[in-house]
Amino acid sequence: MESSPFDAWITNDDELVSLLGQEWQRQTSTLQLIASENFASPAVMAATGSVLTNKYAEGYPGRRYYGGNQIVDEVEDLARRRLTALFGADHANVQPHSGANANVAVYQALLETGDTILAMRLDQGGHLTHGSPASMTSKAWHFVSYGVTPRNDDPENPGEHIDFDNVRDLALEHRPKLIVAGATAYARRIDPAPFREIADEVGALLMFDSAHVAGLIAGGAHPNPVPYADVVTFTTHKTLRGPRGGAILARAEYAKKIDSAVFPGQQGGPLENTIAAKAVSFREAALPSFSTYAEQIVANARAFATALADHGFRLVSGGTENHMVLLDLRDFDAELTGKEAQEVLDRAGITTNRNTIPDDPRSPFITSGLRVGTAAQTTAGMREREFTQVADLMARALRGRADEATVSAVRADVAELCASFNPYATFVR
Ligand code: DSN
Repeated sequence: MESSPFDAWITNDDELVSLLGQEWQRQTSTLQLIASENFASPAVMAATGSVLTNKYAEGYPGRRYYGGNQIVDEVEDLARRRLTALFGADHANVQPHSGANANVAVYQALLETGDTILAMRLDQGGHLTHGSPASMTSKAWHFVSYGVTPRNDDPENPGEHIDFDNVRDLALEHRPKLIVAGATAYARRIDPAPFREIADEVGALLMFDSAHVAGLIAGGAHPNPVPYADVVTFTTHKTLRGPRGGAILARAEYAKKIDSAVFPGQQGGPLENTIAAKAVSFREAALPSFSTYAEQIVANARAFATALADHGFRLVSGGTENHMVLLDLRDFDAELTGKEAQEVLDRAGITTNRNTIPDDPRSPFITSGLRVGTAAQTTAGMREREFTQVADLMARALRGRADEATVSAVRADVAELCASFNPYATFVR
């Protein structure tokens, strides 16, 4: 079996080498359509596996609790400088281990326990840390949730867009101390300006969770929330195409509080190897080629959505303006659940995730929806033509799901398509 070139140093651990080789095969011979995933560059992966993994560095540059951090300080400063320049922000914290940590750190920095936060409900497209009952955030703070407008079968006005009247009414009624903009399963562009207006009207702070669209913002394909929001959080591994991790941008007046909430408030020693990899990705995202990439992600998603709609899938919110398409499966097949679709597509070599859709009658474990994204396969070089083919393959597998031969035939076609689009071949040294 072909193995990943990045595993060359793991020579005496057959079990792990075998597993890494299998995952390399899976990633390069099947379609990666999970909207929150991407293929990081070899440079990002090399930095993640660098000598910096060996260093303890609790604290911040110039103020560490351990010796030997002169170079680590420069690495973290480099990441912070590149990040503030990329988004035009006053201050950056690059230490959050994840987007969830980043969000909780912001709540901790700006609020007292029990304060009210207005955020998007999970089943309407929000994130777990936007106050889901399953998240500790809902126990520490009082969440009020907004959602999307009702579904409408008029293609000119499809509904399922953020309901700004609802946001404003709830803000006026509950007077939140913080409003959270941003989503995890929402295919439309999120304009930060109306959120700022509402926040100003009720005297609230504004946090923009740009986890999914950070790369689209960096590439200029989506509006930058930094001039509008007091704080912006994001993950570095989705459209931004960096290592797995989180980051926070803040106005200067909140910098100290944010830093203290991340460390020592939330975390211990930062992962300086990951921070170095973040620095690599911030440099990559500032290149002109990244803007081309961001535009292509969006164009691919549009073509993908059109082709999926042609196959009878209903597009939640009527289409897409970002990297993802949220499908309501019920119009395609009333019996087909998100869980079954995900499992069938896995067997066909197409990796997706089931997702609740607004007002989903099924549970979050079963769901009526499926979420797909274009960021990863766009990195691999796929364009509108290939995404139209991918929609055909998905429809074929799901329609023929009772017949294993059909699913296997789709898997073979997927492997053939993937053979021409190796994700790592696109990165030039
Ligand atoms: N909500 C996850 C996703 O979008 O896949 C990330 O936290």
